[in-house]
Amino acid sequence: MAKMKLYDFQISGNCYKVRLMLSLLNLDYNKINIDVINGESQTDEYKKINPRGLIPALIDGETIIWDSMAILSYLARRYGCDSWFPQDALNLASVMQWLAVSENELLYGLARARAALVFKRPFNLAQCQDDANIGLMAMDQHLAGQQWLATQTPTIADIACYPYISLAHEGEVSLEPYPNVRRWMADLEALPNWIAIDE
Ligand SMILES: N[C@@H](CCC(=O)N[C@@H](CS)C(=O)NCC(=O)O)C(=O)O
Repeated sequence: MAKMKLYDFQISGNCYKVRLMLSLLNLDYNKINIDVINGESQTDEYKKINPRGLIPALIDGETIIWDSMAILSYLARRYGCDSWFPQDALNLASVMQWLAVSENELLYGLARARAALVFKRPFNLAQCQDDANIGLMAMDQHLAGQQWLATQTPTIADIACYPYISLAHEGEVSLEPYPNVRRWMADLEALPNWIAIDE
């Protein structure tokens, strides 16, 4: 079977989520660079792959999947062991709960604070930083009592939450008040096959 193809942009936190998962699962793939800053995600050709004009997107054989959360779910269930995305009611709900944080406070807060400062996007920086701190505070309280976000082992929720937290400084959001979040990051970074955003 042909290698999977990831439509990717190195500095994108959403693409980094997928590269991390592929690496942790030790999966081989080809990267296709889509320079979103120069509008390459808005071409007619790319919109045949993702009609929303966003990266990441993954092609695996005949299957096309777009959206980082959907791709993480697919990779975990298709290629990972059950624990990456458990299906029993309680653990599934717990994973979904933290995926929701990754798509709300971490996106509208951390990712947009970074976009405002690094990419000069017209977001309200102070509002983004406030939103980010709501999510980080909830995580820090939760992680005081357990090692990983959703279950007793790492799940796609941990992978989805990590990238924009690791880039928090670029949005001038300090992680200093969140010792449990920093401990959790170190635990993730110690996993076999971990990669940084620029690898
Ligand atoms: N929820 C989507 C968000 C994807 C997204 O916003 N991607 C950004 C890069 S991080 C993008 O493609 N932007 C291109 C554009 O806005 O034209 C996901 O997780 O995949």
